[in-house]
Amino acid sequence: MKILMTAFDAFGGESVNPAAMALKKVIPIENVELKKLVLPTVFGDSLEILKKEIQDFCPEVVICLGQAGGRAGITPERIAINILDAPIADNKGQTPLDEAIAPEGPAAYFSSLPIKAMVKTLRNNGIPSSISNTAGTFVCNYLMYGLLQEISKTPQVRGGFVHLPYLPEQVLDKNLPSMSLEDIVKALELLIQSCLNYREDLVFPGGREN
Ligand code: PCA
Repeated sequence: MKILMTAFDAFGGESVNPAAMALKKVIPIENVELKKLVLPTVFGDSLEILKKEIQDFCPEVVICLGQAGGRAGITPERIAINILDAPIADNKGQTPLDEAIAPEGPAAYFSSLPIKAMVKTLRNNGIPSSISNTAGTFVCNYLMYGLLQEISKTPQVRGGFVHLPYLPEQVLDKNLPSMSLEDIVKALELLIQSCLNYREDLVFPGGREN
């Protein structure tokens, strides 16, 4: 299976991004051809580069990763919304406010990754994880929306976004949660495994698990 995994570079005054740090160390499992790509944290450029890579590499699964500072666990995103509302400047100084990503596009797209199976797999392996119902209104939500719009033309391609916590070195002077690089790398390998194991997401008839 061909899997494209992307991360972002550091932004917002940080000197590292846990997504880029961890992606570098991921070891692809058997039966997976893994392509890694680090994108700039920039509206416009990030999506253009991603779309080009999708055309060139033709992945069956696209998992985009980013930092969500302050979250304690690995959070697969359920939904991307059609809004740009930058709380801080991107890495080119852009701060779009209250604009649609795609003026003619739908209000939102749902992830087509097996998000519940991912959460269950991570928890079974001792890694804190839960589904997130908002990817924010910054570059990560923008990229997720653009990705899902792009692959909506090709239903055999699955994709979505997963946010990651800070690394310990980023919170030394903050009272915020973090996760070790080793655990984040393990989590990324388990996310890939989940896509291999679950063509369809888990459903929990009659009861919630998340
Ligand atoms: N996180 C930001 C953008 C880049 C990243 O890693 C976000 O959540 O939008």
